[in-house]
Amino acid sequence: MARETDFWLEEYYTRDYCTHICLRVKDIIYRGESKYQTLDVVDTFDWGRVFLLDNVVMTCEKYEFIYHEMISHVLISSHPAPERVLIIGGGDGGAAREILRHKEIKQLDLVEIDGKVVEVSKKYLPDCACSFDDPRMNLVIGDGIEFVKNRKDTYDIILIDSTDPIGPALGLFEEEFYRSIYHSLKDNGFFTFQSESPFYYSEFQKGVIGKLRKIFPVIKPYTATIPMYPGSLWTFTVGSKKFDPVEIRNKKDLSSLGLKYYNYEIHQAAFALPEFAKKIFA
Ligand code: AG3
Repeated sequence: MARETDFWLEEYYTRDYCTHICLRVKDIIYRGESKYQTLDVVDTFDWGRVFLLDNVVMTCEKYEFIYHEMISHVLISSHPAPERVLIIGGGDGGAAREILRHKEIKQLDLVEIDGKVVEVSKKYLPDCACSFDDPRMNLVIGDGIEFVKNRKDTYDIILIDSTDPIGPALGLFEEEFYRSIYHSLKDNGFFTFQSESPFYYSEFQKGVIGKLRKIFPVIKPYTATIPMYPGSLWTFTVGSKKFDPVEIRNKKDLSSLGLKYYNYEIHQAAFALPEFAKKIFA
């Protein structure tokens, strides 16, 4: 195929700059910066619009459904009666869109530290940011770590939709934060967080599991295939106060929800780990 432009978007996957992803760019839609990070929206030939924070791919039109469905629907299905959900991060609105597909959800609090992420997503990623006007949605622009500190026994489900564990997101992978999450959950509560790829982040994953073990009696990682992220094999990790998330307790007819990745077979299968990954999460 003939090269139509000389503009390429790169994200480096390793610190030695030896591995990267490279996408041919159609157009630069938005470039800006906030108090916290740089924000870019770039239209690419293959993945559609790509949203980057500090030059790291957060989401893209072609594959966002996989991440957003898998961070959301797994726990909605595991919980016996989910009503109140908290999302920390997730300012693009993709996870909120998925959570609010479920009629039984009465209130969703979304705490995003960077208001500009919400603003840019509403303008340039309308398919993700389509639920901010839902009456059940309570958007808070603020620090998620502070937010959970004084909310005891409040949520059925908490999702941490963060960036990689570098810079401003580091506090979201700390023991103290996980302890606040534990206390903010009701007795049947679950939380999940995006826990990176075992191909690139195994050391981080081992560390984080060690922290969670001190706090949550049940810890279960699960996977999804997400081509827009390093290694494509991505993990989420569940911390639970009581129940095993593999089991489906809130079964319903999913056909009216219009999902493109999640179903109950995927729910079960996602908790199966390859041998090398089992060792990381052991
Ligand atoms: N959360 C970021 C996932 C990490 C991506 N990492 C990477 N590309 N190196 C995505 C937010 C979507 N709502």
